[in-house]
Amino acid sequence: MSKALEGIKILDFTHVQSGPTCTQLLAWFGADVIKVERPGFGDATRGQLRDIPDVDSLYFTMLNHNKRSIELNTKDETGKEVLIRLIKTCDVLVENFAPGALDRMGFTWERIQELNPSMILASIKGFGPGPFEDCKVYENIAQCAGGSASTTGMLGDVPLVTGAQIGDSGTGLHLALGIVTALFHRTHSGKGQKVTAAMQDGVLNLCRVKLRDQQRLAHGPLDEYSQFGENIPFGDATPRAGNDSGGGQPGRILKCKGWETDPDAYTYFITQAAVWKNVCDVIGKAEWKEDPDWSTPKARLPRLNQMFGAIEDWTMTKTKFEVMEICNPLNIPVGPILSMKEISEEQSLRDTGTIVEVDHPERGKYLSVGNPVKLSGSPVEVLRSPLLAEHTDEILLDVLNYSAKEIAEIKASGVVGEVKS
Ligand code: CAO
Repeated sequence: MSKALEGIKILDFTHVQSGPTCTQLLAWFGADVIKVERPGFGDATRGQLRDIPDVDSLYFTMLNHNKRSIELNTKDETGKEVLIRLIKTCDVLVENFAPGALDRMGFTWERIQELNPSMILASIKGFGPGPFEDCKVYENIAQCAGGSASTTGMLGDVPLVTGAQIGDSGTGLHLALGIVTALFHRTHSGKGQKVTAAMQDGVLNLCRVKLRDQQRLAHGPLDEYSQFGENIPFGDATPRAGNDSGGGQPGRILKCKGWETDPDAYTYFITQAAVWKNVCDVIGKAEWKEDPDWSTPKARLPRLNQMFGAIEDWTMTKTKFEVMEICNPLNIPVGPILSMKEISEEQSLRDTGTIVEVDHPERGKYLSVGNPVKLSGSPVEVLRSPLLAEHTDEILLDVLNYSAKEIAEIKASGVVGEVKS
């Protein structure tokens, strides 16, 4: 079986998290991803949040699988010559530098097009054109500016950021889709194009339903939000909804057996209208099935606290897994709150390659998240991240076709730094 993106060469100028998630996906789909790093230093995440001294951090290793690394000082004239050859050789340049950094290096979009008209330039920035376009942005800033934080958290409490990296990894995913779309377009246009994904836009795209609710507010209260039943008036912006379900089927996080000592002994429980009678039977409230105060979704909306209180009285007598076992055969949508510990030990996730164990020459074995997107004809083998400059020689020789003499000159100029064996 061949890899879906086999033959595609990516000049990977990304760093930290947003860009690397994108190029890692492309590498898993089979592209040859050449990571260009600053000599002696590399991607800043190599040294961040280290758990083992002098060894590439998990932050780096978990975001840079299946890539090759070349050290290159792209601000030096000889380094620029090598970069020009990389641009002429590769299909896609991906970068997530601070706004203007690539231009300052001398590689504007116009210059890149001159060098290689079929090249796709893919960029992540914090913001699109507008008042904030020059700002540097990290994950939580994007979550705040993209509408996620203002709509996350408990009503009356501070805005909350979420642990899911929707600003970084979410935007990396968006960019990857833009890149493969541009690659497809190139098959019939023959031309490259510029692909941009702003983190604010990526977060907002994931918060689409909250903009839906913003507009619904003009027509009255949002009756599926718990505050409706609590008679708390709505303001003029989509409020924080706690753990309410985002859709029209009310849901909540409820305590399960052991919640007093286990911080993750909870279940999510959705009172889907279609299975309401099953819910009543399970929680011992058979009388609610025909009671007009309870029998229709509309009748239940002002009573969500009472309803979930009764359901929780039942879930607290079961473990979160027992809740699953009992409710699933009855088609009641529930889900256990799984800790990272439980997820890392889950055999079925290992069987599908979603959790993988990777061996690294300096750190030994570690767990990572494999490719969450499965292609039946293009299986993924997760390979460890490269050491800094590990592939400098082979990239200069095999990818860029420099002669041995030229390579010696490039090395003598100091732009590629020391190559580790
Ligand atoms: N050789 C020589 N110089 C290099 C180089 C190389 N191989 N690679 C990078 N550089 C230079 C850049 O050209 C830049 O120089 P100038 O400032 O002189 O133009 C410098 O290194 C620093 O790059 P940067 O500004 O991108 O990095 P930073 O650490 O200051 O900022 C970040 C990091 C993430 C805030 C910024 O890159 C950014 O806003 N990126 C866009 C948004 C984004 O992706 N954020 C997600 C980050 S993950 O949470």
